[in-house]
Amino acid sequence: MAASVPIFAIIGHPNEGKSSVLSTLAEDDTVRISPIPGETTEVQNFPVMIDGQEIIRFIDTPGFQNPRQTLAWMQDYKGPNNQLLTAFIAAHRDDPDFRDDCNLLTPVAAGAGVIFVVDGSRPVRNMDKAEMEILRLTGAPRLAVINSKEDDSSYLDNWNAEFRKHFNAIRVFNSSRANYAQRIELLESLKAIDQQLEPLLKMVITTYQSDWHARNQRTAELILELLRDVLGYHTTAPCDPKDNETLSKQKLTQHYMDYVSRTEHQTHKAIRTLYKHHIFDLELPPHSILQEDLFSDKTWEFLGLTDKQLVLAGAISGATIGAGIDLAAGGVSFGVFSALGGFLGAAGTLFKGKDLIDSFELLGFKVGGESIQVGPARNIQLLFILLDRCLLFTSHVINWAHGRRDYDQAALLREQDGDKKGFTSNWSSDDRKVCSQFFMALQKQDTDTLEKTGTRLYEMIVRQLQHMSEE
Ligand SMILES: Nc1nc2c(ncn2[C@@H]2O[C@H](COP(=O)(O)OP(=O)(O)OP(=O)(O)O)[C@@H](O)[C@H]2O)c(=O)[nH]1
Ligand SMILES: [Mg+2]
Repeated sequence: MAASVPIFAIIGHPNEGKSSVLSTLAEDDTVRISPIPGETTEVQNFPVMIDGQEIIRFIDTPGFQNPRQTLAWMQDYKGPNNQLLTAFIAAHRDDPDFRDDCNLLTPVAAGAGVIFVVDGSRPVRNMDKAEMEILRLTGAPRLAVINSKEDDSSYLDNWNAEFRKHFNAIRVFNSSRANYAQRIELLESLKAIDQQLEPLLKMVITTYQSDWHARNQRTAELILELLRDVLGYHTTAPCDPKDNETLSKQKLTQHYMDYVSRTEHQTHKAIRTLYKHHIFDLELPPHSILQEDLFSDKTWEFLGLTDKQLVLAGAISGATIGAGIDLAAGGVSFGVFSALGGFLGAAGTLFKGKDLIDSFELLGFKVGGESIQVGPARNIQLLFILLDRCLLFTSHVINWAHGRRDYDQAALLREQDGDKKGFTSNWSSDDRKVCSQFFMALQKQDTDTLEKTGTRLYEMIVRQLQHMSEE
């Protein structure tokens, strides 16, 4: 291979999912994909760039147009083997019946490796055998990829048997579902198809891995920034003498909630961009708790920790819960308050809940003289909810393959369970204690503790993200 980066052409029959495989592998959502065969008409390069450097290149190609005649020509060819492709292209360049065949073989003639894509959920046909034989005759290093569009696996043995005759390696790779770990596995398989490629591909894999780790670290930073911004946020407004106090509180609370939602949204967007999703809107599954508003009852019911978990984290030992329940009567719809109601019920039996209710207010309201203040938040649940929503969002983002353009029903069912609980409800009580300490430090503006617990929380988030990526 002449170029300094490994180059692979993605080749196959029309509509088998070549462009989808490429899109997922290269994490590029600009790749054109369509249910109508013949979508890709030109050869197109998709370099994978990391830190401004091209590290590997994938080439999208049109599907075979005339494989049987192409094969027949190649079988009759009498010239030197290493001239086969150039001779074929020279002989058919101007023939519209072989336009796609010439185009797709051009990168192979130039030295690209081959990734042959088939839909493994259908039987092997003679046409496929012809295509595989053409690729074998080219002598190019080649990997067969089974990208099954349906869940039917009854033809897989059949495909594997054919593939063993024609390819150096075989890999199952689902363009709609493959995640980070499976992308790495596919790159590992590419190593096996040609010894010469091995050192280069080793470097590619290391670069992919360190880039992924860097993205996880950056995501953890973004989440931590969000927590600091939101949980430390407070704003004041003059008490308008024309309004009654409740109305002023409502207005300010609305302002506060808008701020929190907006800031959260910006963080999610930044995370999404980090994982290279920009052109197409990745869809959140309809059942996802992320479809719910941050402040809805359901969000807090689903993602809120249990009372016991909070108590174990030591969360109630400080200024973490409060009243403000009167506000709920004012017509502002705060799921938080009703969630809190249930929470206080339980906490009240553990601690003299009434004292807590009287001493603190949920969002840290202060009414003094002619101004009122809302924030910093006094309920640690907000920390866990923001954190879990970011983690859930990230898990959707990293599991949304770039080649996936909509949800299929089967995938929906598989994903259903994942959203029922937040990630932090599985964290150890020590880890939750760190969250609690971080929260307290924010409240007290204790910079030393904030720094220390912030670093620990950051490490916990990175660990969670790494774990999520390797599943
Ligand atoms: N459910 C499902 N659909 C897939 C999968 N891979 C591809 N498809 C769908 O199959 C259709 C064809 O996919 P493409 O990637 O455009 O296929 P192609 O081989 O590039 O097609 P041409 O460019 O026309 O040769 C699209 O509607 C894809 O969404 C898959 O793994 N699962
Ligand atoms: Mg295509």
